[in-house]
Amino acid sequence: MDCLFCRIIDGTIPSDVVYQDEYVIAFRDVNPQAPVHVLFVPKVHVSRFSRLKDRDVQTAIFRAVSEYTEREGLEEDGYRLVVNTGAHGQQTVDHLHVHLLAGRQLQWPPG
Ligand code: DGP
Repeated sequence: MDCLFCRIIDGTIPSDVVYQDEYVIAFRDVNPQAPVHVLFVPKVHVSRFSRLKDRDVQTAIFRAVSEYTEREGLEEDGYRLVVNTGAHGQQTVDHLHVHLLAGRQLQWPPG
């Protein structure tokens, strides 16, 4: 299986890593949609949330987001978390990732 994000995790594809712990890596999106656009990715390969059964990893993703948003001072103005899933969600990389978008006024609803 050739997974783009697995190759970022193992370092064979370079990325701008902004956070890392035992379970999670976070790096800047190559095609940012906001001044802050970071992807939080479990180090274990799993395609979507419903297939992620490990509670330590589930918890770690949200802990990572919280630590990062607090560290970067994003809590006051706020941000958005997005998980595109499957075809209707327009998921393009088949390795679970949480988009963090921040740094500008976001609009709602999405397209
Ligand atoms: P999604 O459409 O939700 O599956 O989001 C995939 C995101 O991954 C998309 O916003 C662009 C980003 N992306 C694709 N290839 C690369 C890459 O090689 N490096 C980085 N940093 N991001 C990538």
